[in-house]
Amino acid sequence: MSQQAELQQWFRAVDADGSGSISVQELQRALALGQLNFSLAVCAHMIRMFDRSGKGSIDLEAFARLHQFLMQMQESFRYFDTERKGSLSYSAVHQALQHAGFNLADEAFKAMFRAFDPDLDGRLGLAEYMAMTLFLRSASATFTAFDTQRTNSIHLDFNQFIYACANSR
Ligand SMILES: [Ca+2]
Repeated sequence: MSQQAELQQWFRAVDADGSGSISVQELQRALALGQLNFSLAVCAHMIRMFDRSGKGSIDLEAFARLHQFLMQMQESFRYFDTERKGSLSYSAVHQALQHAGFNLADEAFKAMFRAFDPDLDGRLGLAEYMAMTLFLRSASATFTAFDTQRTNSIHLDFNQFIYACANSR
């Protein structure tokens, strides 16, 4: 079976109600079957990131892009999981992000890591790693949208700050 046909078949399986688009709930259930347990909020974030229609659900084309994103995340996770523990240490996550082109200062990285490591065991599982990467990409895209002069610094009023935060989660 071609990759496209496979993706189509999977899309139909995930689209439980046969509506032709994948809702947040449908996505959450499908990912959970693959042992990826995400909150509804994170699933909604994934949908928003790839949904160009603004309908809050994704069609086959957007699903293909989301699928590619998740595969890439999974690949980088496995690559940096050198101890084969199924989770990444603090320094492994730091390396993975540097590899992906994100050079965060220690304090910023520490705060972000902590936010995605609620049990504070100093490690991120695959779902946590994906959620963190999703956040970082959205935050980065939002920042870039405000940083029109490419000065790597932005000035936000309170409303813009709320907009930026809401778009990053
Ligand atoms: Ca559906």
